[in-house]
Amino acid sequence: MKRSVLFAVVVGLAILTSMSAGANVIYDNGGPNLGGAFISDAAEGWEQADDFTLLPGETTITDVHWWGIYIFGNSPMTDTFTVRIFGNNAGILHDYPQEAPLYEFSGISGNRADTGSNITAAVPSGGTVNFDVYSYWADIAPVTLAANTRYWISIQNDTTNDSDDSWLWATSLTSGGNEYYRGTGGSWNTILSEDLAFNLTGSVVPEPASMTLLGIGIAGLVLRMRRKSS
Ligand SMILES: [Ca+2]
Ligand SMILES: [Ca+2]
Ligand SMILES: [Ca+2]
Repeated sequence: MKRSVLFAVVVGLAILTSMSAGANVIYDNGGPNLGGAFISDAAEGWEQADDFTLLPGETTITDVHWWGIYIFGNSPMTDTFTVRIFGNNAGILHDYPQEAPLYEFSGISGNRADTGSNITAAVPSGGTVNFDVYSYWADIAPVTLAANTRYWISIQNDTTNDSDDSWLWATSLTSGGNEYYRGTGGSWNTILSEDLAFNLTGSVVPEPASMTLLGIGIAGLVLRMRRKSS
């Protein structure tokens, strides 16, 4: 009987460990709407930012997922992304990002995959061209932020090594947004009513309620084992 209880406790601990280690989407700003994209490229001197808030128990970001395109060559080379997280300035009319980031992760080559979808855009030479929409994902050193608090994230590529392309962050399926842009390092002084395609994943701490349920589950398991062994 003692062995059964020990087994049940071990199983319980294994379940707890897998629950706390699971990476879930903790903020979803939507995938690409294939309607447009905004330049966010250090080689061109532009940076885009969009806002997010995190729920209690889901405040540690471990990786970032986003979408974008390359114009006008549509022929990407190795990426060099910088991801920055900013605090919020509460404006009279609109909130906006603080000037200096709280966190900065630079030199990210990350992971890239062609989604098979396109954004169609007019080109300077006339007519329209399809640009491949890529998805990206990258781990960052875990960042723990305050719950229910507005922050801003900027994702900026540097295509200095790619003479026929600039990088643009794809706009999101989420509507009624509030993204900001600025010249690199300058003030966030312009608001556009769009959202940018990204989501954040991180570890989710089980809420007390689900911990209690799990406790009841373990107790039930122990009872069943007692019955079996007796
Ligand atoms: Ca190129
Ligand atoms: Ca370039
Ligand atoms: Ca937004």
